[in-house]
This record gives sequence, C-alpha cells and structure tokens, in this order.
Amino acid sequence: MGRGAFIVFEGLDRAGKSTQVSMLTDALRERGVAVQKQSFPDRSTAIGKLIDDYLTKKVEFSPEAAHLLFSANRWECKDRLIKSLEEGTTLVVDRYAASGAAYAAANSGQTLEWCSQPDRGLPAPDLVIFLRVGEEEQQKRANWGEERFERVETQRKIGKNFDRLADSRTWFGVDAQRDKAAIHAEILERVLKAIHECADQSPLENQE
Ligand code: Z5A
Ligand code: MG
Repeated sequence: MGRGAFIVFEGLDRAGKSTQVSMLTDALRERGVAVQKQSFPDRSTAIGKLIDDYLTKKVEFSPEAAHLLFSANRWECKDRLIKSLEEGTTLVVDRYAASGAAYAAANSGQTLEWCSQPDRGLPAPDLVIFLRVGEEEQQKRANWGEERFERVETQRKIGKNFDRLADSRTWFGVDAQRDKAAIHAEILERVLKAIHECADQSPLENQE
C-alpha cells in the first residue's frame, strides 16, 4: 500500500472551506478511503488555545509573534501528519502554510518571503484546493465580521497574496460561489485522482 495524499483547502474567510472539508472527508470514507480531517489553527493544543484567544481578541500579540504561533502550531503537528500519510491515510486539511503567509503579510507589512520562511521544511501539500469567493458573497455568509481579519481591505490584500503563492503544479482553483454539491463534485473528482497518484509513486515533498 502506498502513502496517503496530503490535501489542503485554502481560501478567504467564508469561502466554504470547512463545509467542503467535511463533505469531502465523508465522501472519501464512504468509498473506503482511509482519511483524517485536520484544521489549522488546531485550537485544541496549548499553542492553539493562545491563537484562539488572539483571534477572538482576548489577547494581543504583534502580528509577527502571532504568525510564529500559527507556524509553531503546524510544526507541533508535523510528526503526527507525516506518520498518518506514511501509514496510507489521506489527510484533508483546512488551511495550512499558505494561509499563514498570506494573512501575516497582509497584517504585518512584512514581505511574503519573510512570512513564508517559518513554514519552510514542513511537509508540502500534494494538492491545494483553492476556493474562490467574491466580496459580496463572503459578507452574505453566516457570522461574517466577528474575527480579527474579517474586513474588506484586509481580505483584498490576503487575496492578492494567495494569487502570488499559487503554483500551477499543485494548486487547483474552484469557483466557490455555486451550490455546495456542485463544488463538492468537482473537488471529489480531482482529489480521487490525487490519491491515486500519491499511492502509486511521488514521495512527500517539503514546503519551500
Ligand atoms: N489564520 C492565520 O492568520 N494564519 C494561519 O496560519 C492560519 C489561519 C492557519 C481563523 O481561521 C483565522 O485564522 C482566519 C485565518 C487565520 N482568519 N480570520 N479571521 P479558521 O479557518 O478557523 O476560520 P473559520 O472560522 O473556519 O472561518 P473560515 O475559514 O473563514 O470559513 P470557511 O471554513 O471558509 O467557511 P464555512 O465555515 O465552510 O462556511 C461559512 C458559511 O457559509 C457557513 O454558514 C456555510 O454554511 C456557508 N456556505 C458554505 N459554502 C456555501 C456555498 N457554496 N453557498 C452558500 N453558503 C455556503
Ligand atoms: Mg473554516
């Protein structure tokens, strides 16, 4: 048996990532694929609890310190993620290093290059599903505006950063303004292909 595929969902706030992560995980499980769901930030760890307090504005950190916490939160999960992949489990991950760099660069004024550095050396995704959503649609969706970065200007900067981070080899853009089932069907087809390819060959790469 080959390794599992490392699938990451990225996109702006309210793009529908968590919805699609759940739909995909359920569909893969129904097909008998060994699969695990993981979210970043992982708010269940000690570092994750600090991040949760930061996002809900209970504590303040400088943007750079917050960014290093988000990255540390991925590093503390690294061994567990690699172990699962090597055992043949596919990981469906809700936000990862690209969110880290895109949000931190928009929020801190540091370059995208500076903000990408802390995640270098982590396992790299085999496939990044990027959910595209427009401003109007974002704001129509539930609970908009409650967390720290949910302002139109900030979201525009983050969107530009995602465009700069997207690499044509591993990123798959999806129009996320359609109904949930249509989006899911397109993603499932692409992910099944990625799982097949990973089981066949390709060693896990490191984040650059
Ligand atoms: N952050 C960071 O700064 N650095 C990092 O390294 C990382 C994250 C990893 C919390 O992330 C914050 O952390 C986030 C980035 C920053 N910024 N803020 N603020 P999070 O991932 O925990 O955020 P969240 O609370 O899960 O929200 P989200 O990701 O923005 O939402 P989503 O997962 O993309 O959307 P959803 O929860 O699936 O859907 C939102 C609503 O829309 C919900 O009511 C759905 O039923 C509805 N929905 C979903 N799909 C559709 C469609 N197709 N049509 C209509 N309605 C839909
Ligand atoms: Mg979410």
